[in-house]
Amino acid sequence: MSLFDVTIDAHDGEARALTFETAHGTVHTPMFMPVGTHATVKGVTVDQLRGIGSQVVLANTYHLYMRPGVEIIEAAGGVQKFMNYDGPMLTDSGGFQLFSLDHMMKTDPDGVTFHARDYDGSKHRWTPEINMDIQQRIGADIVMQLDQCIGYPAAKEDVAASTKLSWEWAERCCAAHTREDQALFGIVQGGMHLDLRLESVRRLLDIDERSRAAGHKGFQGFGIGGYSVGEPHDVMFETLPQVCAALPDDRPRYLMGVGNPTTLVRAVRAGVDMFDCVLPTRTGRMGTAFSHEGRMNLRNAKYKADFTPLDPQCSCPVCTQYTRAYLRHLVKQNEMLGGILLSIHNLHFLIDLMAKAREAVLAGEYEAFYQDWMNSPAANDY
Ligand code: PRF
Ligand code: ZN
Repeated sequence: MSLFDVTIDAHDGEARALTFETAHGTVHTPMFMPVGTHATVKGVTVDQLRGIGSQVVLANTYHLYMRPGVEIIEAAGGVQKFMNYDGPMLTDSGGFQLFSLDHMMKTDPDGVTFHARDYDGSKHRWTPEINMDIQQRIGADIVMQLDQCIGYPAAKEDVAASTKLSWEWAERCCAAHTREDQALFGIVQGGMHLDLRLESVRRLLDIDERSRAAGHKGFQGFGIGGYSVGEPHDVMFETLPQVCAALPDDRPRYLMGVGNPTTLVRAVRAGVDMFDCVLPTRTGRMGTAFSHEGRMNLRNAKYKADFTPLDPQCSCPVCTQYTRAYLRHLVKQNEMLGGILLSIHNLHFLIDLMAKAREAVLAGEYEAFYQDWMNSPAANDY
C-alpha cells in the first residue's frame, strides 16, 4: 500500500472503518486524536500516549510558528523529532486559532494579517502559500488547508463569504503543497446552511479533480470545519449526514474540534472517521472525568472515601491502579498528577470508544453499538 492509500475495511450503514498509511505509521478509523497544540499533549508523555492506543497526535501551526518558531523545529528535524515522537502527526493550519482568538486581524482575499496578542503582539502576514510553507517545514504527516471558520450565529451572507474564501484558499493551498510524504486535507465550511455546505464540498472536489488531472495529488482527505462553534447541539446533525454523503467514499473525513463522547458516536453513524478536541485534556486538568455513568466532577465530596476505580468499566492505567478517593485528593490539592491522570483516562476513554466503534463497524453491528450508547447513562451528558 502506498502512502495515504485508503483501504475501506468495512461499511455499516453510513459508518465506515478505514485504514491508511502515513510516513510514520498506519492509521485505523474511526479514531480520536489527542491535541498537542504546542508539540506536547499537556501532561502526557509519548510513551503514555502509545500505552493508551493513541494513533495520531495533533499540533497547531499558529502556536508552533509563534513559539518556538519554524526555524527551531526545522533545525530539530521536524516536529516529530523535536518532541521525540515517531508516530503519525497532523497540524491544523492555525486559521481557526486566528479567527477564534482576538488577534486584531484583517482578512483580505489574498490572506490574513494579524497581531499575535497571545504572544508578543508582533504583526504577521499569512497567505495560503506561506501557511503551506510553514506546515511543510514543521513536517507533520497530515496538514490542513488554511481556511476561515465563522462563528454562530452569523448572517448567511457572511457565512457565504467565508465559505468562498475558504475554497479559494483551498485551491491555492493545493497548488502550493508539494511534499510527497505529506497528506493535504481540504476543509469543508458553510456554517449551518446545507446549500453552502454542499457548494463547499463541490468546489473542493473540483479542485481535487483538477489537481489530479494535472498529475498532482489533490486532497488525501477532508476536514469538516465550522461546526461546534456555539450552535445548539442538534443543529450540526441537520447537515452533517449530507456533507458526509457528498464527500468521496475513499477519503478520510475529519470532524474538527469535536470531542464529546456522544457526539462522536453519533457522528460516526453519519459517516465521520476522525476527531480531535481539547475536551478530554482540558476538562481532565479541571478535575472532570468521562465515564460510562456520565461525566464525573472529582471535586465532589461524595468521592471523599470512595475507594472504587474511577470508571469500573474502563481498562486504562488510571482506572486499574487508582481510586476515586485518591484522584479526588489530588484534584482538591491541585496536585499536577491529578490533571495528568484524568487526562490519561479521558484520552483513553475517547480512543477506546472509537476503537470499539471500529470493532462494531467491522462486525456489522454499529446500529446496536449506537443504540446501546444512546440508552446508557453516559449519553445524556453533553
Ligand atoms: N477550521 C480549522 N480548524 C478547526 C476548525 C475549523 O473550522 C474547527 C471548528 N470546530 C476546529 N478546529 N482549520
Ligand atoms: Zn480509565
